[in-house]
Amino acid sequence: MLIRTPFPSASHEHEVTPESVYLSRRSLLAAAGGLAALSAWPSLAVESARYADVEPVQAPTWFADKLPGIRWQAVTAGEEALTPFKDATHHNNYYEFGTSKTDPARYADALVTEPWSVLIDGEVAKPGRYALEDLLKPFQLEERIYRLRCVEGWSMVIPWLGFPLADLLKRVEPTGQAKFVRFETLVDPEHMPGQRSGFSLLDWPYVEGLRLDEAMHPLAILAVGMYGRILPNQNGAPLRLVVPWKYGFKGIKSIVRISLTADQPKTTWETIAPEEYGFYASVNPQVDHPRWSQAHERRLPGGLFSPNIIPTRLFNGYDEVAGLYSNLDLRKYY
Ligand SMILES: Nc1nc2c(c(=O)[nH]1)N[C@H]1C(S)=C(S)[C@@H](COP(=O)(O)O)O[C@H]1N2
Ligand SMILES: [Mo]
Repeated sequence: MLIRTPFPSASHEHEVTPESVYLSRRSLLAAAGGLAALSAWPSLAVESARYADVEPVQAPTWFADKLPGIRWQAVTAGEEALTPFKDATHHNNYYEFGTSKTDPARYADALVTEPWSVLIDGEVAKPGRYALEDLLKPFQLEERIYRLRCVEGWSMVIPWLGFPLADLLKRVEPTGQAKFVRFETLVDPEHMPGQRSGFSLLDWPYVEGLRLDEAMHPLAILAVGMYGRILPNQNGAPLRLVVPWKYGFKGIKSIVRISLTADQPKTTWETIAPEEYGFYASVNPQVDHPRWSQAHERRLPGGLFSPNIIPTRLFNGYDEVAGLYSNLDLRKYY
């Protein structure tokens, strides 16, 4: 099976992709040929050949079926280099698997992502428990290359595969009472060692939330893949939120429940330390964390002799969301 890849604009792609990960059309075809031996698995996510440093993996049919229709480079990060796949998958925050940056890569293989369903409830006309493949059926995937800025002061540039959260919300028809969206991560202590720890700082499940108009903004997506392949477990498989103008902790992983609510949800980090982590959590270089400045960030991967410190931008550079906050004091609602 030969893979035809839509290249909307090769030069455009070249701008955002460093030489090391950019794969020319020719080597893409060569790589696809090399995979022919594995074609007994029709669902092999061969599109990962798009990224030279990414091992192709087997993917379920619901994902593989979407590959031919993907809109590549639907949003890019301009001149900024992609974070290598290796770094994006070995420097993670996913406390369900432990608090060190390397714990998720080490332990998240145990996460069982099939079968998966998502409960959608609260202020919606069409509540229900949706099998992941049914939930995804109506949507085409698109590639969104976004900056990810963690509140801790590091950042990456990640090519996600996903679809607008707004498209899902419209389908379940929020009622007039719906003002917020609340998200929950899976609770599964048997497979999530961080949830077993008696010393755990967090209450499970991990909860995040958005105001409804934020959730409806076209930049907010639900991701099921990255780097041309299905989402690795440590990055929040099979379904995670990506809100690129907010600090990374808003991007809740492995979502099992989405509730539309009238009241602002109590979110995990805000509950633990409200002075340090607000509900809004928009990236803002002028509002420091009580224990450190947010004016700069360390763009990964940095070397020992080149820490790669760059200025942080308001809304992480996504100025188009400013209108959502025109009536909000960003110092108070941090
Ligand atoms: N369920 C859950 N989601 C989570 C976290 C977590 O610990 N648990 N960490 C958050 C934080 S602090 C960040 S910075 C991002 C990191 O995403 P990445 O590991 O894919 O880079 O995930 C967010 N989503
Ligand atoms: Mo974070």
